[in-house]
Amino acid sequence: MKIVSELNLTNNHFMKYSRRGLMVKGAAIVSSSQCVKSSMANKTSELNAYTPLVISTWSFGETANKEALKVANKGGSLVDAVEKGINHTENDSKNTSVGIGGLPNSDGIVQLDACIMNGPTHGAGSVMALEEIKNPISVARRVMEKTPHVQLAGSGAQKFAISQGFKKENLLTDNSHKRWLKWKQQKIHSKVSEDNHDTIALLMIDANQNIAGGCSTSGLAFKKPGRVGDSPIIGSGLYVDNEIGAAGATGIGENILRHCCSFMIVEFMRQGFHPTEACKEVIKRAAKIDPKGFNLDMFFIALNKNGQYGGAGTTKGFQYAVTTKNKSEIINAYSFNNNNNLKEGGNEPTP
Ligand code: SD4
Repeated sequence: MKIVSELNLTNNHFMKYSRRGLMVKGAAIVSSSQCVKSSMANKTSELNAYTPLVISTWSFGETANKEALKVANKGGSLVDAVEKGINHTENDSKNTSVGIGGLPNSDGIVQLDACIMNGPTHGAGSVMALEEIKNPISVARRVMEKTPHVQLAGSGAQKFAISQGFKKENLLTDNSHKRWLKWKQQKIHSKVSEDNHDTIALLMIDANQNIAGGCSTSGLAFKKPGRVGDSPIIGSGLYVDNEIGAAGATGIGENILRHCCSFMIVEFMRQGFHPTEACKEVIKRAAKIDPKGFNLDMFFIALNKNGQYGGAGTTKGFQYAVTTKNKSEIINAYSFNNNNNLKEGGNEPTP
């Protein structure tokens, strides 16, 4: 598994993946640490030559990316690819934060959240606090395609899923049950790590520059029953604008929700910010107005219409996976707690 650093990547990556577009346009890459803007020209000739391209949160996203590409290669639609890619993670019972095997709420019940967006139609579907159905992204897709609604919650979402042929099953594995019992005894609040705190957000661009994305999670471990995070909320855990790009999130949903982060990342890309810089700008904006400063535990990925991509997080350790038919990489995202000189925003990052 190849791991690349976001800090090394940003400019090289432009050259490697977007040379054609940038050379042709002579687009400004202002390489100040505060502002790197990218060409947002829409011409197909300037598209990243390596599309279709899939990007997803955390290193475990890599296998989901590969599955998404496989589906696309077999002639599946962009939405098929996003759904099946995310299904791959949802079906992995060893992953304790997505789908079956996800850690339960404080009552010991697994409640899943997911959403999906299809760029060309600007369609969106979402389910939240869904119980006993292991593929919430697929139910979210059905909400998008088969109902006039965008969001279904709780028992209504489950009823709809069953009407669509989904089967109820026990999502609590022996491992997640044991973890819940231990938590109940000790009320352990462990530190953020891939093991207890993550979500799959997956974004994909095809050779026609169409974009789709999805997000799926069991949410914060041992959350209050009924608690819904950012992941199924359009504009917070995920946003796709087919003219501009897409963004997805992982981290503490309460913080991501309060700042409408994915929507704002796309808006920064609309202004011409490179995806990495757009993610960083949102973190800086949030930190500036939030009493918690940079102590927000939020992490983002983004992808623009040209197939350029990036990510950033408040805290060190966030990785994302990028896969094309030619290669697949795990990238260490830019993190603010590596950068103690950051003055912008009025709040110093957490050391
Ligand atoms: C939530 N954002 O429910 C999700 C959980 C997560 O990293 O992404 N954790 O708040």
